Amino acid sequence: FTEHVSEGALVLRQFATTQEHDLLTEISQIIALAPFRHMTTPGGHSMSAAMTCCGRYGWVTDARGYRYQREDPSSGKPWPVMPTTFADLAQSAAQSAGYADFIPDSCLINRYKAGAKMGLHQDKNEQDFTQPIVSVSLGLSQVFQFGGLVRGERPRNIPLYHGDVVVWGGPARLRYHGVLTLKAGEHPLTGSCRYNLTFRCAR
Ligand code: MD3
Ligand code: FE
Repeated sequence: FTEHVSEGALVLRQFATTQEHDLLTEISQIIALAPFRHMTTPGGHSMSAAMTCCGRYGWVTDARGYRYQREDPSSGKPWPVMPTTFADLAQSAAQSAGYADFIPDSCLINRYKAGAKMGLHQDKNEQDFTQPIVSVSLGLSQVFQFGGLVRGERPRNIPLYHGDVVVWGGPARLRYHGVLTLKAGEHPLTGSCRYNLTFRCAR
């Protein structure tokens, strides 16, 4: 079932559930090639979410800034190929939200353990803001914060559960967002973690 959380943002509850096993198997294959790591922000802080990527471009942060690049900085090799199951899921979610020509060239995989969070930020390292972002939540639930176009606006709290897919486009594309600290818990498929996949058109 779908929920409109704001103009441009569509939550497709349970949209990924039928593919939960395939998605988690693909994650384990990706992390064998490109392990999770805690990247450093330009300000020198270690991010509490561990990250890796697949697809033609991967999102990275280090002392030089935030950017997309073709190589995994940990190995110097190209990021793992984006699995067809990932690309097909993201495309069909985007299509359901009215974006017929979304072809993601990047998938960022975030892993949250108890205590991990992501502060309010905008996603603006991509070239074309007319392209949406598709996110897929797996494992433990976590409270998502959806703010406005300026940091000062009080965010709405929206819990995201295992299997939920969200399409963020149009006027929602540049809204501030983040996730609150993950509470300790156990999920039958992911154990003590939440995984979030974000599909983007970087270039
Ligand atoms: C709303 N990830 O990786 S996903 C990120 O749960 C990120 O890991 C969060 O924010 C997570 O950049 C949130 C949902 C999301 C992703 C991108 C958005 C919401 C968004 C871009 C614009 C507006
Ligand atoms: Fe984001």
